[in-house]
Amino acid sequence: AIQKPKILVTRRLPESIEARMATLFETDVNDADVTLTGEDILAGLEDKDVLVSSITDRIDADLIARMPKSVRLIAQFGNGVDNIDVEAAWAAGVTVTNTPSVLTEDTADMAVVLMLALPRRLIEGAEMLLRDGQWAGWSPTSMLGTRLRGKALGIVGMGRIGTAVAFRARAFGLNIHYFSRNRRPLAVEVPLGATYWDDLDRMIEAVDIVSLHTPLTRETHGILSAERLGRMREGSFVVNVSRPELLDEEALLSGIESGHLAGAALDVFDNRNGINPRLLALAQDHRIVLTGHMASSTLEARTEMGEAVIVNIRAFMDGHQPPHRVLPEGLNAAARPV
Ligand code: 8YV
Repeated sequence: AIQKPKILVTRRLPESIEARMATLFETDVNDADVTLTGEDILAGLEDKDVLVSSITDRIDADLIARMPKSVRLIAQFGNGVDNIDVEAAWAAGVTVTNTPSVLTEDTADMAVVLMLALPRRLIEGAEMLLRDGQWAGWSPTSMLGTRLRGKALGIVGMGRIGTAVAFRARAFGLNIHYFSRNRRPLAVEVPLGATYWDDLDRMIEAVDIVSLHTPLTRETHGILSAERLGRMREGSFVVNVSRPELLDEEALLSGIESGHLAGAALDVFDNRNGINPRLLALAQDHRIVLTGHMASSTLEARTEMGEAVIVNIRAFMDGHQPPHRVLPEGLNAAARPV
């Protein structure tokens, strides 16, 4: 009989995915579902063919160099692969795959939920009602928020998710502006009434909301710098469902504390040493709406992400090009191996 591929899965995945993996592969799941150290991952990879990783795993050059030679594929459960040193994997001849597209719409929904929750005071309103005696009943002047319609939204990174956010935001009456590596075709721009900016500084000065939708790369690290946050309009706010490292969190907090910025709606934040107390204080004060990296957390998206991992593994083990191969930044398509 043909041997089943041996895979290490670093986090628990939806039940149906784990069940399917167990039938197709010789599967070793980290049942504890806590983040594994590099040493744990290396120990778990003994005799394995595939590493199924998630965003919480740090797959750096050192780990890649020390992986058993049997491991030929890192199949990320997720779209972003900033936790993986893709260049080091490439150099070591290890293939990397991800799970794009299936999480686009749900992630875009969450960006819009957050974008609405802040100016419409959703969390504050809900909390007030739940706390004994704090809700005084309806009044014409209580809990006034700010209208979203007619405001300018600046999207940083007009890829799949950024574009899906733009279509939703357009339906809410926002004016769409975007900054991206590549200008999008008129077929995308026209229905959105979108304005393209080739200068991020200028766009930031012209919008009321900045929403981040780029992958985290060397190029985008800190793209919403202290300097750029300083350029944002008085009373404007930031939405981030991408990665914390895209912005200067200290500068963002200072900008909100000083009253220059109205706030932020964040699904991602620096969590390396716990959550910044200043961030929590602003969230308690309802100037920040805070959720914990849950933009793609629907059962449907997480199941489809798992299915995409399976498809990638099967294609690779069958000797085909996996459908969602990730190449190092800057490597052009012509250089792809066949
Ligand atoms: C996941 C994400 O929660 O896909 C991504 O890039 O950030 C989220 O969908 C996470 O990455 C799973 O590894």
